[in-house]
Amino acid sequence: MSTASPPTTLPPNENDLPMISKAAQLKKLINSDQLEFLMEAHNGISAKIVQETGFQGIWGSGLSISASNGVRDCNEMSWTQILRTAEFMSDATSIPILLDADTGFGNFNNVRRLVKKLEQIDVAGMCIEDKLFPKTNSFINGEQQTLADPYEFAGKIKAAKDTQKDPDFCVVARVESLIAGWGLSEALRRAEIYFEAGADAILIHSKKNTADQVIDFQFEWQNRCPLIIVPTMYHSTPTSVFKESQFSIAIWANQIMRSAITAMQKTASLIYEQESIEETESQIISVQEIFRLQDTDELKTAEDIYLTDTEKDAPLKPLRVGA
Ligand code: SPV
Ligand code: MG
Repeated sequence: MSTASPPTTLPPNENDLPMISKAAQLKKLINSDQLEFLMEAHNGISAKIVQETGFQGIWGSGLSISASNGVRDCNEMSWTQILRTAEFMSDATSIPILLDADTGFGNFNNVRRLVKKLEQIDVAGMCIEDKLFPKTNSFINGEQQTLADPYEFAGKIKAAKDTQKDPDFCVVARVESLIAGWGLSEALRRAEIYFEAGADAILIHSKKNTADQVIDFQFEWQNRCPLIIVPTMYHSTPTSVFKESQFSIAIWANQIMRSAITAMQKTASLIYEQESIEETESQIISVQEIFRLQDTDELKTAEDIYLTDTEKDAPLKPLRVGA
């Protein structure tokens, strides 16, 4: 008979108890009257680091998620593979994730199923872009990219809004007209159609190295609905300019992935050249820090509650075949 005392309860895990739902948190960020920031993440641990740093929300970047798996950003990962990554990210955090859902991975019907599955894994919102499947990253031959028919794309937005069960789930419509070399008026025309179809916000993307295009767009758009920007290429524009132009959200879309690659390349080269791990040791985090990020202490607490004294004391036994 077990000598363990009856289980007490574990302390609440902050990831399990959001004060408001993740979707409501994202909606609040999108509608806040000051500039907010989403930081890119691409797996569970990067999502956790983004949250610990203090960011209020995560951009689930298609570029970074595909890069972290060694494939290209042109739908080489299947939508269920993206979903599985997003699930690890969502489980590891209590802040909202806006998932980069590319073109929605198909037509309106694929979008409906996507929204259903995203809500099941507590992803707060998705961003879909008006290109064709399979999409190509906006910074690769942007002007050769074909845009979707705006009304077909609007049907996807409407289908997403009609499918979501949680009224706070956010659907962001990404306008790729400026990327594809069309003018401001085409970008505005499309944004209006997507807003009318129910989009909670418009993401206006630009690959210029100045913010002129997105600022001109905002000037004409007159804040009809929140505007999101991705300043990857106009990185030298001061953030105060984005604030003055009353953008809703700036997405830092790939810097965590890029810094991880910088660090991995540096460490791998050093160890390769030196055939030793000695010099690297002082430059990288300890194994203990990995355990902390994995919340290893929580398991110890749970073992104290749920394992019997006999189990706790038992030395690890090798498994015997057929036992
Ligand atoms: C992403 O992060 O995957 C994006 C932004 O879609 S961009 O790479 O700029 O297209
Ligand atoms: Mg993307």
